Amino acid sequence: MEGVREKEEEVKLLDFWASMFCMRVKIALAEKAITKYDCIIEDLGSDHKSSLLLEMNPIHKKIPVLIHNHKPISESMNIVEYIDEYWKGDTPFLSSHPYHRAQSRFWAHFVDTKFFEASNKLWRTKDSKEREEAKAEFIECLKTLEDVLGDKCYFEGDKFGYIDIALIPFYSWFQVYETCGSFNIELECPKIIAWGKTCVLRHSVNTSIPEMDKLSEFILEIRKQYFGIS
Ligand code: GS8
Repeated sequence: MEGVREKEEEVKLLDFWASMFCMRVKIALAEKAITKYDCIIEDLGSDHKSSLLLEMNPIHKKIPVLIHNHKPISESMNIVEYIDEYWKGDTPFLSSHPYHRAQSRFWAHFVDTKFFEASNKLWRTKDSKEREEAKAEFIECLKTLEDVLGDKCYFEGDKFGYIDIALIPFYSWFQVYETCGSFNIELECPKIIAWGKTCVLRHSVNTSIPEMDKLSEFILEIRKQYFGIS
């Protein structure tokens, strides 16, 4: 039934390989066994945004955008929820319990705000004192997330779910953060690394996130070019 549905549907993703937000969408689609879709690669230089992107996401002009049967959906976790609701299947990303759903959304929002801001500062900040502050914030956020994970296999229990999808793309950036902050994440947060290794065993994840070395090389070059940090 799902297979028949897939053939009748048109799915397109406005994508860029290094974007953690786009990785979320690719993981969610793969989890629902949606494999036949067009990835349209966006050039993110501000003068080069495609007219399709400007038309599909006129408010934020950002990727990812999922275009499903000609209708656009924006904001990565919003897209992940849409995918979860549309291609239901037997393994929903969110719990059926309202409280657990609210908690999952809370922590995904934490990833998108406090954690993302600290991680961004960590690789973009030239001033070494500010970078040290960003590193401390980053580690604090990751330790908070480690507490939420506890001894569970995945964030929401024994099933890969919403918070895992929100956070796992950042795992592919860990080498970038370690290089920029001169520290070892495993020494600080061993359970998060163990969780990351478990997630990467999933086909949906390992086919959707890039190799750490490739990503690291690309981001360190951007860091040099745009932020003058070598
Ligand atoms: C963030 C998307 C985003 O920042 C989401 O989808 O969850 N809250 C949004 N996308 C970036 C690429 S990834 O760094 C983007 O499109 N940037 C282009 C721009 O800022 O002009």
